[in-house]
Amino acid sequence: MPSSSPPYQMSSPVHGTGRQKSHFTYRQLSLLASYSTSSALRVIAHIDLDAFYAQCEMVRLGIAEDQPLAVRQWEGLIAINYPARKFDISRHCTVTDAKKLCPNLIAQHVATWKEGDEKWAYHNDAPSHIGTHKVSLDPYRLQSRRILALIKECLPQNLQKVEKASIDEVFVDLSAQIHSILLERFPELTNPPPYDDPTEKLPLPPVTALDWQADALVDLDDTEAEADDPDWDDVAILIGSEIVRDVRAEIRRQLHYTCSAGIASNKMLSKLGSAYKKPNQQTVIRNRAAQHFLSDMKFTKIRNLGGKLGDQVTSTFGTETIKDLLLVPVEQLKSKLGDDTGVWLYNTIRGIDSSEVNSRTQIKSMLSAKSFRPSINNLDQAIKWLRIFTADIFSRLLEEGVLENKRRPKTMNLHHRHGGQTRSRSSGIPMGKTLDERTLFDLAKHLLNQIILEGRVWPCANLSLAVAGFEDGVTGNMGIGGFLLKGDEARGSKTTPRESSMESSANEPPEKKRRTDNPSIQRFFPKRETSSGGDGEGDLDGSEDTGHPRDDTSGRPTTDSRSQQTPITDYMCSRCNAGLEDAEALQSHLDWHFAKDLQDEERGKPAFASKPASAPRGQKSTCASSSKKPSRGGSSKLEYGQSKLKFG
Ligand code: TTP
Ligand code: CA
Ligand code: CA
Repeated sequence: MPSSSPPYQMSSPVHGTGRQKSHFTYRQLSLLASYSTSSALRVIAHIDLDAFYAQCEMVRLGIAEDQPLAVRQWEGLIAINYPARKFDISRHCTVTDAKKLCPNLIAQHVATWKEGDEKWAYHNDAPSHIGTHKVSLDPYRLQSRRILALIKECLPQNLQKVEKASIDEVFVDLSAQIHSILLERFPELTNPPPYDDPTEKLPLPPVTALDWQADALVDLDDTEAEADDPDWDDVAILIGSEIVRDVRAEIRRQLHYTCSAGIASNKMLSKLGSAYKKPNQQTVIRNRAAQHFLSDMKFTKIRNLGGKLGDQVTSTFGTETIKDLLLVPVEQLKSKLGDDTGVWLYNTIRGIDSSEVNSRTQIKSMLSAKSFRPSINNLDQAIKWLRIFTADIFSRLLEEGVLENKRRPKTMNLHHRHGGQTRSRSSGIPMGKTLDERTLFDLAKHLLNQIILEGRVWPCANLSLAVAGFEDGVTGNMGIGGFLLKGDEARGSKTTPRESSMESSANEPPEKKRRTDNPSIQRFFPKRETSSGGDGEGDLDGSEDTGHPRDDTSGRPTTDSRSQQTPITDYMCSRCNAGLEDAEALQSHLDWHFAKDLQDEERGKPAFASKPASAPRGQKSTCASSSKKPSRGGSSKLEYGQSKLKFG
């Protein structure tokens, strides 16, 4: 069977008797060792921390496991532990509502930077000081790093591939490790293939029953008999589940966190698996069960199908279920959605996803920002915030290895908003000596002074500081240009390359692929200027600012603004009101604005650009069209890298 065939078919048992050989070939086995995405035996795990921020607070405060606890940001809740969920408390509750539902609830406020302070801290009075405090996610990033480090420690050093997918989740490609365990446990697999022909089928595994322990095993569908003997894909995934169980136990033992995991043959299925049973459980989706697992599901649960693309598919085909969509021929999907998206969707709902686990996702820029209400009125106040921004950014730079000179940003940019006008200034960051916080702070002050020289700047409604153009010590990376490429994806451009084959489209939604196909920023930002005219596709500038105070790095709107258009847990972009999936997605999105601004400046716009506060109707891009719920994917969302901040 060719390796590009759907994995669930690989293990389809041969009905009837007397099967002597495995469905899998010697070649497929050996491809495991190199993490080949075309190995039908590959095993991917997705590990996601349960109620992550809530667990961080419970561990930090030594709170009993059955105590209901939620993490509060101003008047809203951003994480709810499982004991509190029993009281029907959700992210949509305010603190007051939640306390009504569960008087015993601990509502712990997130740490904040206080205006003028040099370090974030847990301030008891933070909720009533939204104007002078800024949320810090540092405590959670720190825990996130510790957990990732431990996961890596649990896996053999030379046989691990781990991708941080967000602040509380990772993908792990277990293929190479499993390959080595298979050869160890089943020495017959080390024999050369008959006739030295790698396309020969393997012998069947010498096992008739597998011990899945406490794993949630996804049921098989009617046509797949459980009685059929296990094949090597079952054995491989079983070994994967053993590895993951051990990793989870270590996280629990050493760091006291519980997490859930999904183990499957690809990233998409493994991610669906980790969410399937929570908390503190793992779900195995064997190839032979994948189709059944998917068919009862709504496709909007799949990554990239939660947002606009999902909406479009729903309205085009009049269904939300995978089962119905499976009946639609590929040609029809292609004609309605475009060739690439159609093919991608066709494969995805069949459980086919050959995207790689990428252990080298690197951030491109960092941003720290705050919207003020009331506005701030003088240089002194602004400088206090710049101090916080630089401390915030510097602590994240430390994670990136700035002290060891592993990676460092090349440019800094400051945005300032006054009376509906945004001014921005950018500057190179001096190279040579090791970058320190003082240098960043001085540079930020310098940029602010330049902006002040340009005219009336007080009161100021928003300040936002960013660094970008990351380079690593050894080889240059894509820098800002690479980041900007993502902008095209943000625009949700409809131009789809026609030459893509089935295999290449199976990996990820087509928009995402274009980044590597067309590595030139000019292609993505054609000569259209953003502030006038335009067809709106690329115009991410200027939507109205609600003026509500937000911490733009943590992104959740305050109670005031949420009542207008978004549920409390949304991460909203203060520049264009786009709703993002989580804090990091928001940050990535804001970084995109920043990169875009730089691009405009490089193209000869004035060094500080004044922009209208709102774009004419119809000019808003995909990014500006905020919806009631956070966009969980869709064509407008594909680019906001799931893993901007390095996990460890
Ligand atoms: P999630 O993994 O989505 O949720 P969770 O870990 O709280 O709960 P679950 O057990 O269902 O996985 O998000 C991880 C953290 O990201 C979460 O603890 C808090 C933060 N977050 C927000 O601040 N706001 C949000 O809207 C979401 C979705 C997450
Ligand atoms: Ca989680
Ligand atoms: Ca998560």
